[in-house]
Amino acid sequence: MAISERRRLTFTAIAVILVGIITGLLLGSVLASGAPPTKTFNIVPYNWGYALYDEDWNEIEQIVVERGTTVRMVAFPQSLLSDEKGEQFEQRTIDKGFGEYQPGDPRIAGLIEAACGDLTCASHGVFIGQLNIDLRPKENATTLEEAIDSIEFTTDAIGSFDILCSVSCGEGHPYMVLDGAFVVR
Ligand SMILES: [Cu+2]
Repeated sequence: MAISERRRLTFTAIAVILVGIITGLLLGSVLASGAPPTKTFNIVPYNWGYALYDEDWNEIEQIVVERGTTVRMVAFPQSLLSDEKGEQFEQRTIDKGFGEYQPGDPRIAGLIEAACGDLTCASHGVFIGQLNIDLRPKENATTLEEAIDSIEFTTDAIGSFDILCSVSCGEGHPYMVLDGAFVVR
């Protein structure tokens, strides 16, 4: 083989490798920029129910995401939210009624007190069994960082999942079921 031909082959090989590397880098950056961003949802368990919010704290009825989305779920203890929100949650409890108590029965406020002494002391779980999620925000922590509990995961199963409470939290514990709270489609 002539030296010039060998040199030509070497240049060709180098050119092919370089084109391959550049194509790979370009493709990688296109794929990375096309990847969906993580979606964050905030969940506040209270006595006795759940409030769901998007990442801007707009209340939503359900969490609905496309399959393949990376989801960050953050559970907040109601005790570290504003007094105004606390009063909203207490009113929701009264409006729901529990067991022998009809919605609006003022004695429900007494049930809350009997369960935990005041509105904010009970802690709850955000439990989705099929997805191995069990968040336990801490009501008695002093900072928000200590108090919140979160999980980040990518949705790979299509379905409708209920949120239940995994902590025995008093009179209304059996009613802490949010049907179809998390939907992956
Ligand atoms: Cu509970």
